[in-house]
Amino acid sequence: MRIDRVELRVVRLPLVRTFRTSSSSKDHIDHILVRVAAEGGSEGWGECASPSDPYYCPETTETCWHILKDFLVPRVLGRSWSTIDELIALFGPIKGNNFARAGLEMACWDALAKSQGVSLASLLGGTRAEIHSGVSLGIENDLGSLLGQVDRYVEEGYRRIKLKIAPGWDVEVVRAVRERHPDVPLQVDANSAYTLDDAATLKALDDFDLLLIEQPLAHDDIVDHARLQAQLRTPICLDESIHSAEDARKALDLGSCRVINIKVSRVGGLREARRVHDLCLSRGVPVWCGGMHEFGVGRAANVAIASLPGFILPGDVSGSDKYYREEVVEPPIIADRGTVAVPTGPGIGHRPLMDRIETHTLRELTLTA
Ligand code: OSB
Ligand code: MG
Repeated sequence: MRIDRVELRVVRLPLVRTFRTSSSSKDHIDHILVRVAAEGGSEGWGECASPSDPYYCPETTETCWHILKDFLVPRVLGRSWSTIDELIALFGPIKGNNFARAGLEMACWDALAKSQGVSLASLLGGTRAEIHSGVSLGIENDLGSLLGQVDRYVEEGYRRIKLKIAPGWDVEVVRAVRERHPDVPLQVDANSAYTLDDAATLKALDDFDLLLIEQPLAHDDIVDHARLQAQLRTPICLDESIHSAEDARKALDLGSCRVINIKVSRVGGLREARRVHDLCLSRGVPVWCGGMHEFGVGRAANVAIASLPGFILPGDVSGSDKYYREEVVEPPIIADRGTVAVPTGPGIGHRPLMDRIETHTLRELTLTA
């Protein structure tokens, strides 16, 4: 395979509802769509799902654009590769910048799968025909609004509910949701809003039969998380702290978590996501697929990776309509009673809608060999 042309586009889609976490608030999402054209006519699509602000991770849409345009794409254009390992070797000494890498790598996986006439899920080793999905609910202005959201998604059949928490929006909120829905699979995500000084608050969450508490402590910590996990019955799940299979191994060895949220972009692509999965599967550690408000391209890649056997917990892979009125791919990604079908067509299995993508494009650049 040889990539001869790469198109980069910043695409902006409005969110149907403002999404607030402990660290940021958003009413639209800017992601970079990556389109690669290979020799022989095969093409592939990828998505850089970095937030536009550096509040979840250090990368932003702008840093992804810079790293893609000035480093990653020039290293790949016109060079031959036949496996994803060979492709990634072309990235060479570039460090970090996982969201940027993931967008280009994803497009190359899609092109490779299409050139072989197989689905991305099967190329990755997926074994499921459908995946179970949950929803992630942001912080609301008042409890009533949150309860309305929870009711709605439970009613739609989603398999579990994740609540964003922050100091002042935690124990009482979780208690209210648990009282109203005694049996719903429930988990919380703090996006690093607490420290060990808040251990009593986090321990109070043990009363609500949560599946897990996601990333309570600092984004770059695995030591304090181990101290905290030793005091909690509820499993800690790491998100922000895990950037690779090596990070996952160290966190598991330390006892910093008992579950891992695998995000394709946070770990730098599908190859590394599969490595984290394989490690966790071999250790009997449950994983689930996290999300970054992906548009249809990145969301389709999430569906594909979540079809691997170790993804035993429902992921943040909801139908596109949970976030967007308009989807950039056809068919849209749909959750039917909390189940998303894994496409069997070539590549990501969803066709990008060029007209719609162009309508929402803020900036565009074509790079050639
Ligand atoms: O921490 O999981 C997170 C969205 C943006 C940044 C971080 C996170 C999230 C979500 C939403 O929780 C997941 C999704 O449905 O895409
Ligand atoms: Mg998270």
